[in-house]
Amino acid sequence: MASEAIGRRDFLAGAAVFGAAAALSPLGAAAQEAAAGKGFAALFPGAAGADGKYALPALPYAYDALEAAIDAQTMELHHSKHHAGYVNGANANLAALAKARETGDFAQVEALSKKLTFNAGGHLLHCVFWDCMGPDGGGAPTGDLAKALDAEFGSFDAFWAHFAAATKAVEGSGWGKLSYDLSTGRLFISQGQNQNLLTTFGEVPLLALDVWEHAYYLRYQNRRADYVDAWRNVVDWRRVGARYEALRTAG
Ligand code: MN3
Repeated sequence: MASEAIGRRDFLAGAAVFGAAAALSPLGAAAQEAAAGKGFAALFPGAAGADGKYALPALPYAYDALEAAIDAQTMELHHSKHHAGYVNGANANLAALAKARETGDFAQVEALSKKLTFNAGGHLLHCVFWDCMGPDGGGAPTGDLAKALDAEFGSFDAFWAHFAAATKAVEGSGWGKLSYDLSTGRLFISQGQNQNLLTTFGEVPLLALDVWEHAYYLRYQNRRADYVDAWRNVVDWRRVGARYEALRTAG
């Protein structure tokens, strides 16, 4: 109860700051309060603005902070162009669907529904991607996350071997993910195709590695395996552990 109350208070303080720049719409306020009350807002940092629309989060580090694995130019293009494109696309898809409801013209409903999962899926996965990296990354997890990885995979090294193999083997454009299953509370490794496919219901990613070519081609060209191996040096396990705690304790 105490942590929930603190989280809510911190959230409301943050909302007040946002409110100075843009009025909090009833929809945005309700959605953000609901998410903050459950501790879920921290799982997708900065994913939504005060108006309830999807927003491009500011990165908590500089574009050149992850040189141990990713060059600054790739980071800048990836964040300011590719990720921004998914944000704008998802908001445009939602607006077009709202327009369809107003006019009763649902001729594009199938295409818009598909595009919405592609764009919103891409947006949310990138929020996780940025969140689980940092300039002080590397090493291994500690605490409850370490225990959960040992319980599920046998050891951290066994987990990483499985995760790296699955990520390197993603067919075409996609993601390697360590995810939390809301139905069991267990961890599992999944491959994501595109931004939205091969995903189970109840899957919440704790760790997400983008293996679209735009994520690595400038430095690594076709050597995706080298990128995946180097990426281990920038994983911020404290952030991943915090993501796990938010889900584990949500009840
Ligand atoms: Mn990407």
